Amino acid sequence: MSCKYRIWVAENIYSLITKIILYLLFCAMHISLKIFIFLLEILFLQGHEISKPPHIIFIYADDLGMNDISLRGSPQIPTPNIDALGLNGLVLDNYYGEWLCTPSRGAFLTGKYPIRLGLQHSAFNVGEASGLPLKEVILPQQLKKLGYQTHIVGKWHLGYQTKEFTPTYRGFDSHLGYYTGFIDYYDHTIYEDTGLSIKPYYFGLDLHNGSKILRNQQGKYATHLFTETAEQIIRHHDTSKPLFLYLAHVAAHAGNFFKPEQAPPEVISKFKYIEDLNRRIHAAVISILDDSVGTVFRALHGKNMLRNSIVLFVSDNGAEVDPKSSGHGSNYPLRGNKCTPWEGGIRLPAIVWSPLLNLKKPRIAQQLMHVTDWLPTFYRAAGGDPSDLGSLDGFDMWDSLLYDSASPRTNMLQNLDPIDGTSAFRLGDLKVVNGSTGNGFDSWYGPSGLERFNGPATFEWIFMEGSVVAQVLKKMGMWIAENQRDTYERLRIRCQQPPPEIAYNGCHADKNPCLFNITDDPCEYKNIADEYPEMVAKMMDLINMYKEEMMEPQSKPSDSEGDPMCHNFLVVPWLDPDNYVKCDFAEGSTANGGLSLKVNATNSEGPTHIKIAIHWLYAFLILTIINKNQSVR
Ligand SMILES: *[C@@H]1O[C@H](CO)[C@@H](O)[C@H](O)[C@H]1NC(C)=O
Ligand SMILES: *[C@@H]1O[C@H](CO)[C@@H](O)[C@H](O)[C@H]1NC(C)=O
Ligand SMILES: *[C@@H]1O[C@H](CO)[C@@H](O)[C@H](O)[C@H]1NC(C)=O
Ligand SMILES: *[C@@H]1O[C@H](CO)[C@@H](O)[C@H](O)[C@H]1NC(C)=O
Ligand SMILES: *[C@@H]1O[C@H](CO)[C@@H](O)[C@H](O)[C@H]1NC(C)=O
Ligand SMILES: [Ca+2]
Repeated sequence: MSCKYRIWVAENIYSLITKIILYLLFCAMHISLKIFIFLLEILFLQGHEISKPPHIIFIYADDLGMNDISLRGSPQIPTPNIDALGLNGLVLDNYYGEWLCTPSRGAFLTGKYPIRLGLQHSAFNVGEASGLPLKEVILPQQLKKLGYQTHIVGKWHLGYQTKEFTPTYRGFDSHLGYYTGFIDYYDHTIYEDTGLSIKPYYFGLDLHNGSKILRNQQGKYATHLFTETAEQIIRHHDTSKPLFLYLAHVAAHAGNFFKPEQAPPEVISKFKYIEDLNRRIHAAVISILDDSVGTVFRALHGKNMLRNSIVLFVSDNGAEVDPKSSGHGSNYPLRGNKCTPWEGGIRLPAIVWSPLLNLKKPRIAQQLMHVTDWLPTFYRAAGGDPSDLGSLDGFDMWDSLLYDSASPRTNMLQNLDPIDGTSAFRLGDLKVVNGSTGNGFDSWYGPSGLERFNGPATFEWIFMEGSVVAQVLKKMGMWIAENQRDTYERLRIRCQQPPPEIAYNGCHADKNPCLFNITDDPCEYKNIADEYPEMVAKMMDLINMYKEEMMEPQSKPSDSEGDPMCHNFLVVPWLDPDNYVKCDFAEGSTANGGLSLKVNATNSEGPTHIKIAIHWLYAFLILTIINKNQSVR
């Protein structure tokens, strides 16, 4: 409506006067309406930061299974802060990630399936010259367009061959953390199997503050270091600007194989009722992760940011359950392991808490959702128009979550690995699984977590030691949890018959695709492919269509010049001119570009094996010094 009216076209004086009167009336109405709206805004909107983009705090757990937190599973590992967030917010019951770290993180930051990024086969190794393609404009860059300050704390795992691949060159204002897949919880080194014949392991310190190596934190427990860093970021944040904080913890991933998961002894001893020592340590690691959620929440409260925040807690992929791979997590009763297309590998704990959701009571969100959906959803929640983001696989879920309406997502590519020959696809209730399903981890793995307990989690037991999140919510009058016992009951995943032994023999995906009705059979017991051959054919056709659009998997062996040993045992962007050194031990670089040097191992002065031995002795000494400051289990 605008105050323009054509009064000049009048046949006579009377009609002119009438028109002038009409014009004045119209303008008066227009102006008073504007004043009325303005008054309304003053009355109702003042004090609410409704027009400001919300702060987005994304807490990412690593390899945390559905049955590793009390909210979704057994009471074995009480997580009172995570639970309080879920019991007062949205628990996403049908949330899916990718099956592994690198693909999940790539999908999160780009809104695209890993097949479009070359991330569909594996996670990046130390010194591997692969990376999230530089042409992608990623989440922090998009949020910066809307005025956000952006920070990442913890794990990156999306490539670091040159500095351009590292977080602070890709839209993050700061990064304190590591570039590779995991680090030791105390000394922050990585010792990783490269699969190379001459040097089967790479070893180095991987902790950075921006582009600087962070040396003075050795002996500091990683979850504590990352939590304190997040706290500092919040404390120093200029609240006139929206904050995007991506807190990507090492917990509950295993560290180096000789000392996989670690936690302070006093925390481990809280879990004496768990008989298996390794599971007990796993519980301690998760308990400290839970504390971290409380600490971050309290920091947001302290800075008066909570009312305009979206706080999320999400896992990147399912738990590692193989003790041979240092795995003591549990996806039970879901089928399979991390690295598999089974539900246990990809259906994950996920919570959204925010006053912007206007929840009057907590909700279990049934909408189908995938890790690629966060980018358009956040962009929209921040006031942006997701259609500006170009072509994505992700959907804007904001309205569905806000109004509990149907998910715009009706299907989902869940795996398409042309090297292992694995694929899975979800269409409505149905899921097809085809090809190899991941190192034989096709069964159901415990612990169920119900050992020594006679029933489901009880609210009283889980909250026995208190919960910072609960305290803050109650203090702010924002505690809306009700019928907690009932909520816990509804959040437990229930399998149907038949028992697993029969189910196990019912599906041979390496021979013929299997089909499951996930809504009816979340534990993938009953292969119904024979009953719906036309559905199987249709879904396999859809997978094959994606195959056409696929980028070649980037996966390649670690670069011999990327060996941290060549850089004083530091994990650095080895192909960067600043760091580039001609490495004595290189068998030949796999990297492209002018910097790549091919040096024959035997060409360097002196016998190679003696040099390698000397370096290992050096590494051993460094580790010994570092370990002096560690707490002993
Ligand atoms: C990391 O770098 C920032 C900025 O240079 C500095 O303020 C901060 O204290 C550093 N953190 C650590 C743990 O050294
Ligand atoms: C399905 O699995 C079979 C057997 O492993 C394989 O030959 C075929 O290529 C797979 N199809 C797709 C689309 O992955
Ligand atoms: C899958 O299960 C749901 C829930 O029981 C049911 O409504 C739906 O009809 C089933 N779909 C098929 C194809 O069997
Ligand atoms: C490496 O060694 C092979 C055979 O020993 C030789 O043919 C080749 O030229 C050498 N490459 C370089 C870069 O010296
Ligand atoms: C070990 O800890 C002591 C005291 O906390 C500190 O002074 C020293 O610098 C640390 N040494 C190393 C190698 O981190
Ligand atoms: Ca992971």
